[in-house]
Amino acid sequence: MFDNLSEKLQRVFKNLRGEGKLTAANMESALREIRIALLEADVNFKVVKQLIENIRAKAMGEEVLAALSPSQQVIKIVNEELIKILGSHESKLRFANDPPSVFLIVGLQGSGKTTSAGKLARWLSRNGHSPMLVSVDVYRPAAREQLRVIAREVNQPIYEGAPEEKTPSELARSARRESANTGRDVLLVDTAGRLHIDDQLMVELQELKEQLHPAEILFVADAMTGQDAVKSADEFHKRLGITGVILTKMDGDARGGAALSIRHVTGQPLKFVGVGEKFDALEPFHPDRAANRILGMGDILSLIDKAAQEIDQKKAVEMQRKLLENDFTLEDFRDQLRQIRKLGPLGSLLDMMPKVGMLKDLKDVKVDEKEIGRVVAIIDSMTPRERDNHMIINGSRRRRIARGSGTSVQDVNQLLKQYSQARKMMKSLSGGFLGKKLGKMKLPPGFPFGDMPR
Ligand SMILES: Nc1nc2c(ncn2[C@@H]2O[C@H](COP(=O)(O)OP(=O)(O)O)[C@@H](O)[C@H]2O)c(=O)[nH]1
Ligand SMILES: [Mg+2]
Repeated sequence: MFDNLSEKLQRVFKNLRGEGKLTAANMESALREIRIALLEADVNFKVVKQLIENIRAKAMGEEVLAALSPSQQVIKIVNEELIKILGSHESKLRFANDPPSVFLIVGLQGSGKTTSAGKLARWLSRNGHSPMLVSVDVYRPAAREQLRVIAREVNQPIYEGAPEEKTPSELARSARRESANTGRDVLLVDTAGRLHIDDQLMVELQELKEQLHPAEILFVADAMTGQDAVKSADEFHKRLGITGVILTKMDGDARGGAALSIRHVTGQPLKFVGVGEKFDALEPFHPDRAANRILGMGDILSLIDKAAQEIDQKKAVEMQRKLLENDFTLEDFRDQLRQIRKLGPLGSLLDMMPKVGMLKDLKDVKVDEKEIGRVVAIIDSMTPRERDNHMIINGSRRRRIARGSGTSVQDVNQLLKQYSQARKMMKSLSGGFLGKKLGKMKLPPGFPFGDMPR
């Protein structure tokens, strides 16, 4: 969802890489590029203005660390400011002291209210709550039928209403009573939407608010509509007072501008993002993770945290030096693979890697742990001299190694090919901005062989 913005920002950082020092002049040109990148991602212009001012002030201020290179300084500052604009910390749902907590789900037609109500019911039920659903769309029987079907799919109870309950507030109050009587602790109220904000809709929602004292009024916004989503969130907030936003359809080709703007413009936090049509496609929103994704760093920081716990630090530093100097033998390669195995399932490590920029092409590559075992066995069967210099491994040596490790000559050939590719990749990475950044960041020795091409 942030791929485009991400790529553009990486280009800015790359351009700064050649600069020896951060100066007013090179900073201004970087800021100009960052500004354009943000505007092209459809970020609200007020938000862009604020961000650029904050970044400039910080870059020129005292907070600049002499130990970092210009591009690292700017990455650090942009990261901090993005997090700030996105909301600093995760905004959890609020619950009433006295259950059931009522959550009003509001928004324009087609934004994803009914779907999100179902997703939220599922999410709540998996996070220690027992929700009940109700649709108060008295104008469209089809809308209520849609929620009924969804409730069945997510396996959560729905209040269906009695024939004499004709208004939204009658329905909602009965549903609340039913929730209390059946021990449900959250009532999710799916409200009617309109194509445009109109007075009748607002009056109806205000009435629901007065009667139900909802713990949350969640505005559902369609990320694909970009700044329009931000504008209507703002309007709903002014007229109704929302407490949070669910941004849907973030799986589509939304440019991400809405996500970056909504908090600043409305003052209300993004609480969840919808990332697909299925009912498990709802994620709590984490500003820091989103900022990392925007910068194209994946969750590198958490990857490093994880690795740091598992790995001998001294060895890591040494390995890092070797990686950066490209003085990396088959023996080191074997050590790397052993460390990778220590880190546990490779899949989860791969998920944390950046998916854009230089590593983009590798995103579909999978590594199989059994294969690592075989590779380690092959290297074990080599002599120290062979491990030190793979160039001497000719045909007869390959045959001997294959016999010794219980593999085939093809396996040995394949390993040597992978090793050369890995070296080549290392070279381009360590020369690239990512390599420099990682060089300073104590990168885990497993990196980047989790992405080793097969
Ligand atoms: N791809 C995608 N589609 C979504 C998401 N949320 C909702 N939709 C789709 O958007 C359309 C409208 O959703 P609906 O819940 O009926 O909107 P409502 O009119 O606000 O209740 C449906 O086709 C949903 O499947 C999402 O996060 N991702
Ligand atoms: Mg609906």
